[in-house]
Amino acid sequence: MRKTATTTTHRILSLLLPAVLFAATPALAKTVKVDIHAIEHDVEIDNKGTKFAAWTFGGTMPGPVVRVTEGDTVDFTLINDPGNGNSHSMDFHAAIVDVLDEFEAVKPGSSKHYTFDAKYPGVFMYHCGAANMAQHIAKGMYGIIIVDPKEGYTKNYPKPDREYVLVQSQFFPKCGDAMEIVENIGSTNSLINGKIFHYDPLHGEPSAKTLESKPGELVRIFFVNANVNEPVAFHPIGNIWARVYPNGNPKNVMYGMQTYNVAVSEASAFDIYSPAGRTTHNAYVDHTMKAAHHGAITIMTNSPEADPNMGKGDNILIR
Ligand SMILES: [Cu+2]
Repeated sequence: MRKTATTTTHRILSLLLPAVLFAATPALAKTVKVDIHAIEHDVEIDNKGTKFAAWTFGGTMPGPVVRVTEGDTVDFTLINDPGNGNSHSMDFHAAIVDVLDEFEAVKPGSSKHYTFDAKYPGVFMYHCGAANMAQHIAKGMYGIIIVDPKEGYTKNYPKPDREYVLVQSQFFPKCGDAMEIVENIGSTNSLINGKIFHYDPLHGEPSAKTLESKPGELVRIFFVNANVNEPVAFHPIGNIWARVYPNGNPKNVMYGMQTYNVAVSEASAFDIYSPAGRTTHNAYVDHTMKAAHHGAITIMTNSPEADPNMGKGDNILIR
């Protein structure tokens, strides 16, 4: 009797198993604690080590990658370090709140705590909104928050082999006169993840690293336009975006795109298959020539020897 019951259970399990394996597993909502320090200090804005007096989230430009799942509650604290000279704030584009309350600026030595629910899946910019906002963004106070869809990966939003974050911004070396930044005066270069030609050994320093994938892999790029004033014509030289997800929401899908125009403050996801069967290079660029010539080129090396850890887990924003 007992044996029969066990056998029956096994049969039921074996019938259910394929369905369980292929069904999307909805994530359980949780509270994610995020503490970020505003830190005013020098950062390097190219691969030569040229210094820039930045204002940052967490000490880096862009700030840390924040990643949660749709439905999660983000329990956030901004700590404005006492050694800083300016008030700062945090504006998460993934939050639905009161701009005058949650997004208020706090003085050095103070902190601001608030919570919000990540209601929409996708990729979103975050930035400082303290006056003058253009200056605080140009100084380096921006980053990305990824809200993974609660239903997980699906046929229309497949699991990628690798993921990379690319945040583009305008570099204003002087950064002193806020109204000049607002009027787009004084920007000399484009930064990708905080550096000029960050991943381009051809135009930048020959020591620069490139992004890496293996031939035939699916790569998902989470791209943020953190420019103060200029849209980005995001284009993969030698390839085609297989899918573009405007705002990174799996429900928004465009297929076979050569170039996608990313508005200021927009973030989107881009799926691309590295050419199969041989080693190749693709260049993800802002096809706006002024931006490409001044730093907005990212080389992707597609090789069987690709670093197995690059573009995986926490290693998606390459410093
Ligand atoms: Cu600020």
